[in-house]
Amino acid sequence: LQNPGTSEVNQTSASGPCPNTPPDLLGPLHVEFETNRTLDEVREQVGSALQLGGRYKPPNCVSKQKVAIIIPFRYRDEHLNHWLYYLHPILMRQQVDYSIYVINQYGHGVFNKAKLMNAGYAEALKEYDYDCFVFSDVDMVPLDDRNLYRCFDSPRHLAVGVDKFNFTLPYKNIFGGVIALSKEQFLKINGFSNTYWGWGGEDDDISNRVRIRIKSISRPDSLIGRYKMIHHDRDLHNDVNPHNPYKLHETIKTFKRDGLNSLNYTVKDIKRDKLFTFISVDVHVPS
Ligand code: UDH
Repeated sequence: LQNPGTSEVNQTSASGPCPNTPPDLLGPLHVEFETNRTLDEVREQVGSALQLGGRYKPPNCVSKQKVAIIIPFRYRDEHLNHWLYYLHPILMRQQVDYSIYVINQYGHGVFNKAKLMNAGYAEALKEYDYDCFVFSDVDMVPLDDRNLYRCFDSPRHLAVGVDKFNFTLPYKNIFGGVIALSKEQFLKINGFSNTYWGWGGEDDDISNRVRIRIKSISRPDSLIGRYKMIHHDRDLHNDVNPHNPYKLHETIKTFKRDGLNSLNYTVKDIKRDKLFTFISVDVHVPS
């Protein structure tokens, strides 16, 4: 008989695959953004099981997927603190083998969310052999931990019901907020477009790409797929770009040459916090 505290026993149990349904999920969650949360507090509250860079592996089983969570970012520190406070414990309960990548747009030029997410995909792959990528807005927190942050046979739209849309889908083909694609799926659609500057359109563009190349998407049911969004005003240097909706008619013609295979950016800085890896990227804003 072995003492359950010995490392031998731990090693044995760590070698089995994680169950398909994580055993410690709670279901519906209480989420509020009124509490002021500093990064120091969040590190203390949820950081103890993490390795530097916001890296976690379940201690008692082997996850089927290695998941990179990519957050496009600029000027949203307060939102990031809330996001980290809620998401780390959820992802741990879901037994995900994951890291958090916050991809910060360097400088004050016009924002390009989709290009940042492409850069996040490329940078994450330099560090670890990820096979699944979750792209999440920094202001989106799930209201049910049964909404699994992993990849499925079809690209996954996780943010089905957002409080600001009364928990319903605003339109059928919406594919934004929080989405998950396997490496294979993301490569098949050539990633995101790099050419959506300013607010709007990039999520409908990737929705088009998925429709053209893969056909179907998957979603959790509308109760499990609920989200609470942190309310905010329009950001600086991310005004609605009135040209973006017109570009959507062109996706079918342009996606093969505009995406991962045409991506160019410059990494300005990489910082590893306990809770996340922060990569500042110059996306080469056109002058
Ligand atoms: N983002 C940043 N910084 C920015 C802009 C966008 O971090 O300056 C990221 C962030 O992850 C955010 C995501 O890009 O969650 C999506 O951008 P968004 O929040 O601007 O998009 P959303 O549709 O809001 O949520 C649009 C502006 C709403 C103004 C409402 C005024 N009442």
